[in-house]
Amino acid sequence: MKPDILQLCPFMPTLEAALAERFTLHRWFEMADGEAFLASHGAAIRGVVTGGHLGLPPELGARLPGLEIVAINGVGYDKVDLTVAKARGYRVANTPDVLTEDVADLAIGLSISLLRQIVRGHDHVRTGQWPSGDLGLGRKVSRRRFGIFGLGRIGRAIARRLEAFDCPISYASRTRQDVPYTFHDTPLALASHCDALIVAAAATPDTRHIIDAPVLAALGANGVLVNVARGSLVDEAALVAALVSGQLGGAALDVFEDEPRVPRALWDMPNVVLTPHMASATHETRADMARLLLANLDAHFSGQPLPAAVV
Ligand code: 8YV
Repeated sequence: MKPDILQLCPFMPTLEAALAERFTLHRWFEMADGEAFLASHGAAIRGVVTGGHLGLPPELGARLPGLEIVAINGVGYDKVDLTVAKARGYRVANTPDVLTEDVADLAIGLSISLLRQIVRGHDHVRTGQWPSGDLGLGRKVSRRRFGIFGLGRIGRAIARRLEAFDCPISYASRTRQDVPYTFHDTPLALASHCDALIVAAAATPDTRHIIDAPVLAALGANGVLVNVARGSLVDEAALVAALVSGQLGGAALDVFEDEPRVPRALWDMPNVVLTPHMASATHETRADMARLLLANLDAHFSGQPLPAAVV
C-alpha cells in the first residue's frame, strides 16, 4: 500500500511524477471540497509535501491526525509550526544547501539590476524612448559598501560574490563570526554603515519587521534595500512610505509580506525592481531540490535518518 500524501501546491512535472510513483497523492490545491476530503481521508494522510512559501497552515495540520512528515520543497520552514510538530511527533524536512548558490546569485543580480538600472534601461529601449533622451545615471556596484543581514549559508555565499566586486562588506547576525567582514550587532547599526543592505536571514518571530522605518531611514536616500529572504522581515508599509517620500533610494525585492500580492504602489516606481519569489527557480536547482525532497520522504518511509531534517 502506497502511503497517502497531501500535496499542497503544484510542483514541476518530473517531481509530481516521482511522487505519484511512490505515493497516493492527493492534490489539495485542486480540491473543490476540501472539507469533504478531510472528513473522509484526513486521518489517512501520513505526509504533506509543500513549498517554503506555504508551509503547513495550522488549521489544516490540525485536521491530519496521522501526520508523520512535512516535506518542504525549500529551505525556509517559517510557515511550519515546529513546536506543534514536536508536540505531535511528526517530522519536518527541508532542502537546504542545494539552493544556496541560486539565491546568492539572484541577490547579486537584483543588486546590479537596481543600481545599474538594467530593468529601466531595458524598458527605455523597448518602449522607444531612447531616441528622445538618455536614461540618466545609475550607481556603481563595485566598491559599494554592502551590508548583509543574516550571515548563514546564503548570506556567506552573497558575501563571497561581493568580494569579487571589491566591496567593503559588513553584516549583522545573531553571533559574530570568524569572517573578514565587519560585524554590527543590530540591523540599525548595519544600515548606518552601508549603502546597499541585503536581507538574507531566516524568518522567525524575532526577525518579523526587523527592517523597519528607522533602519530604512538609516540606509538613506542614497541607500538601497535588497530582499531575497522573506517578506515578513521587512515592514512593507514602512518600505513603501520610505520609497514614496524619497527617504530610501531604492529597493529590489524577490519576496513580499502577502505573496503573490505586491503593494500596487511599488509596481511603477522607477527605483524598484520586483521579481516573483524566484530565487531558487532554475532548472538545475529545482531538480536538486526535488531529489532532496524525495530523499527525505524515502528515508522517512523506510525508517532511515532524514538527509535534511529540521525536526
Ligand atoms: C522556494 C524558498 O521558492 O527555499 C525557500 O525557502 O522560498 C524557495 O526556494 C519555495 O520554497 C517554493 O515553494
